Amino acid sequence: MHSQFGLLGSRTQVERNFALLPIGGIPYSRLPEWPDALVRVFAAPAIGANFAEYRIDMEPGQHGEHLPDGAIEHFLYMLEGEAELALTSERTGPGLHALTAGGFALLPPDCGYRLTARAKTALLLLRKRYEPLHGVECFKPLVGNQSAVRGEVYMGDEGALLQTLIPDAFAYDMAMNIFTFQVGHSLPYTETHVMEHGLYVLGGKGLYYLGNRWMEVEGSDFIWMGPYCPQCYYATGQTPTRYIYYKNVNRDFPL
Ligand code: UGY
Ligand code: MN
Repeated sequence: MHSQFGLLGSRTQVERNFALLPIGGIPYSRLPEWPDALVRVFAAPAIGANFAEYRIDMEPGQHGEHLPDGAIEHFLYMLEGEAELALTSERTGPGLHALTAGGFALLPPDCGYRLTARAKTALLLLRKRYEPLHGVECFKPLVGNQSAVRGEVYMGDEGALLQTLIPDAFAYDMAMNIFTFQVGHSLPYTETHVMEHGLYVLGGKGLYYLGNRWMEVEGSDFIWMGPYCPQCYYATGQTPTRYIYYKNVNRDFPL
């Protein structure tokens, strides 16, 4: 955080293939599809990402509205609050859902929606160009709540649980997972992979290894990890760390 009178330090790091963006360093902006909401842009093509991700804060009655464009899929995750989500889709018909904290929706490119806040609401929005797969029908709208998704023990460590919000099937081209690490637990090894991540820390704190060094992270931090960014996590502090992250999956790479 910044002091009006002291030095203006920052944990922000922006490198060629990763960025650590503590939320306090990101100014608010507006988006046409979310006309009254306060938006903070985390990842966008300008930083090197192949997707866009935002945090959107809304007062009761404020809304977002998206018309289907046949190209872009949307993922919404409710950080806090209550909202009504109305879906319009010629392929799957209309739908109406009440979302509370932990609620999520993955909406295919042929689905439109209107999300209206019924209480003070904060959510994550991720937009990605859907990669169609020949012979496989695109997924249908998927709406749920993380509380109904069981955490699986990750690689034999009972202190590291992984919730997989989106089925691992070829109709989907992205994963959205929540990791919960008990204090003192970590990813089992430093990973390096071609897939990208957009990661938001839901709570707790710890050390993230990005590129070639460890750095402290805490709740409300966002991390973009580009292709081949070496990465690892180690939970510190006194409460478990939870983070939600995006990953592009289930598709080959254009040559
Ligand atoms: O799925 C993953 O790639 C995950 N283990 N990466 C991460 O948490 N940084
Ligand atoms: Mn990873």
